[in-house]
Amino acid sequence: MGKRRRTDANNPLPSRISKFWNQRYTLFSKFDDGIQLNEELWYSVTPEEMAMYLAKFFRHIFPEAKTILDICSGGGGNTIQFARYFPNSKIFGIDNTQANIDCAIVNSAVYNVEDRITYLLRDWENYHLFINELKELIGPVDVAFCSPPWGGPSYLNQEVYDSENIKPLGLERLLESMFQLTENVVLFLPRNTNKTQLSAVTRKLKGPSAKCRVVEAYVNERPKGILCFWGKKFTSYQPKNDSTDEEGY
Ligand code: MGP
Repeated sequence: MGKRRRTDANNPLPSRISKFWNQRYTLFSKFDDGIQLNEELWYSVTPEEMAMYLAKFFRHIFPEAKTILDICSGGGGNTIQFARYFPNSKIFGIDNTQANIDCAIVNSAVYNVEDRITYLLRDWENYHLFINELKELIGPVDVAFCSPPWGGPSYLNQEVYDSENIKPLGLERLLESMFQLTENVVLFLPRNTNKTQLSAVTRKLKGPSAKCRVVEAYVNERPKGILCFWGKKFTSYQPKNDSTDEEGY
């Protein structure tokens, strides 16, 4: 008799992304309160614990931040946590797909932060067409974050991921565009990202002694990706090993 695969009869997702159904509460602890995701968002949204860690870390480094921008806000996984941890700041989410923004708005309401976030439909690939208008609209940006599309789940088929494959722009142009807004830039990239390429692009754009801080992100003891930080406050930050550090960083 052949082996039968156990299937979860309540799993509504197509088989190519079905594993994410079991991760639904890791992605959003309030999943049952009306979270909405489309196929792209199921496999690319940032798990809640990680998004919370990042937002708390931003607050730790930039307690006075007034404006945080999330480029490629997707289903709102990161944007929602920025709004939760910076209740008095302006939080902007940009995405090139109305369907993603619709999900993000619904998901923000699940976490009661919909009034604190402005979602904008823009294609960052054409950022040069609207960046001046954006600067006028949102004013100075304290931190710009982007968790961009990595080109789908096949990113793991490559031993070393070429960051020029990230969408909507390759690494160099994406960073260049974000540095036009602020020196404090954070990207979430695949765990197999080419670190040599990361250093080379950093030096090319910011000078021979420029640094990028790379932190491996684990959720439930599984590696999810790397967080890459640019900007002096991020790169010069010294984590404390004693318990005097309020947030435990
Ligand atoms: P994964 O592809 O499921 O990795 O992505 P793996 O190792 O199979 O995971 P496992 O824990 O099931 O073993 C893991 C996480 O990476 C996702 O939950 C997303 O948070 C993030 N991620 C994956 N992709 C394909 C993307 C992407 O294209 N863009 C962004 N920003 N994040 C992604």
